[in-house]
Amino acid sequence: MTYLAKPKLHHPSLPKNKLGFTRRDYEGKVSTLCAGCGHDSISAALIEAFFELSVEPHKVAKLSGIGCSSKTPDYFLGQSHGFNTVHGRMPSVLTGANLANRDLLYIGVSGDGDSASIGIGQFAHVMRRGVNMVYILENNGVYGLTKGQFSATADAGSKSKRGAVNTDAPVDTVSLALIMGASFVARSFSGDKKQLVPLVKAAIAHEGAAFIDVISPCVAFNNHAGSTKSYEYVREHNEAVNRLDFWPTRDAITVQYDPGSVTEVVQHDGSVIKLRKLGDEYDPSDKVSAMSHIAHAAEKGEVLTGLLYLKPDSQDLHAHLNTYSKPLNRLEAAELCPGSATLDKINASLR
Ligand SMILES: Cc1ncc(C[n+]2csc(CCOP(=O)(O)OP(=O)(O)O)c2C)c(N)n1
Ligand code: SF4
Ligand SMILES: [Mg+2]
Repeated sequence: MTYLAKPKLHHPSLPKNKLGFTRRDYEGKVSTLCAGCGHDSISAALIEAFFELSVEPHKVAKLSGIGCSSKTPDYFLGQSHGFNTVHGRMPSVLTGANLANRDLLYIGVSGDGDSASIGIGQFAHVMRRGVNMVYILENNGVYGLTKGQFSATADAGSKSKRGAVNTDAPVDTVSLALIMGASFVARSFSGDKKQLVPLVKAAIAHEGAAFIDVISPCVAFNNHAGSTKSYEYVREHNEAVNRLDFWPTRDAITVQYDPGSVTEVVQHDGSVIKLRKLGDEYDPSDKVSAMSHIAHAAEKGEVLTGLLYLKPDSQDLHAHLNTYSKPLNRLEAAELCPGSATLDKINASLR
C-alpha cells in the first residue's frame, strides 16, 4: 500500500521541538523498501536527529546516488531540498551545491556499491576536500537494488545467499575515509538507534567532511548464515569503542558525569560531544592509533563501532578556498563585478 499518501493531520498531543514541529514534519513518503531493510531504520534515526536538533527542514539539502539506499532521502525530510543524482556521482554534485550555497546543511546518502564500487573515486576526493557535509553510507555488502551481487565492501570469505564465496578483498570505507582526510569518521549499525542518533547529531554540527558508515542488513539478499553483514553477525561481533552524548550548546548540559568517566570535545560551533569510553585504550583524536584498531578488529572479524576519529579544529572546503561568506548563489551583479577602476588596477598589476 506504499502508493497511499500519509495523512497530513497530526495528533495534537505529539511532542513538538523548539520550532513547534513534530517528528511527523521530518518524515518523507511511505517507504517502498523491503520490510525489515536496515535502510529504513537509518531513515528513522535521521528523522529523530533532525527533529531533536530543531533543524529547519528548508535549510537542508539531501543528495544521493542510485540504489535502495539512495532512494531513502524520499522517506525522510520531505520538506527539504533533494537531488537524486547518477550512480556514484553524488559527491561531485554535493560539492558543487555546497560551493554555490554554503548556508544549507548537506546530507549525502549512498550505498556500498554507490560509494565503494562505481563511486570510489568521487568518495575519496570529497573526503580529502573537506566538503562540509554528513555522508551516510548504508552498507549492506551487496547491490540490493540489482538483486544482491557482492559489492566491494563484502568481506573475503563471506557467502552469498546461493552459497557463492566472495574471494575479493574488501574495501573498508572507514579506513579509506581516514586516509583520505575526513575529519569525522564513525561506524554504526542500523539496529542501534541509541548509538546512531547522537552520532548523526554530532556529524551535523561538525565543520568539514563527516562520514558515518552504517552497517545496514539487506533482508532480501544478505541476511543469511555466512554473511558478515547480517543482523545476527553484526549483533554478535559489534565492538563499540565509545558511547556518545551530544549537546548542541555548552549551556544545555544538565547531566552530571563521574569525574574522569568522559572526555569532552567542543566543536567549532560550541556544540559538545561527551564521549564515554567502552573499549580500553581507544583515543578518537589519534588517527594512526584509530587506523591500527580498525585493522586489528577487522582481522578478528569484529565490527568496530562508535566515533572512530574526530579532528576538533577541522576546517571545511570554503575555509580552504577562502570563499566569500555570503552564499555565491545570492551575490548580486554589483558584488560580482568589482568595477572598471579595480579591474584596471588588476590588469596593471599583471602587465
Ligand atoms: C552507471 C550505472 N551503472 C550501473 C547501474 C545499476 N545499478 C543500480 S543500483 C546498483 C548498485 C546499488 O548498490 P548499493 O549502492 O550498495 O545500494 P543498495 O541497493 O545495496 O542499497 C547498480 C549496480 C546504474 N544504475 N547506473
Ligand atoms: S533489496 Fe535489500 S537493500 Fe533493497 S530494500 Fe530490499 S532489503 Fe533493502
Ligand atoms: Mg548495498
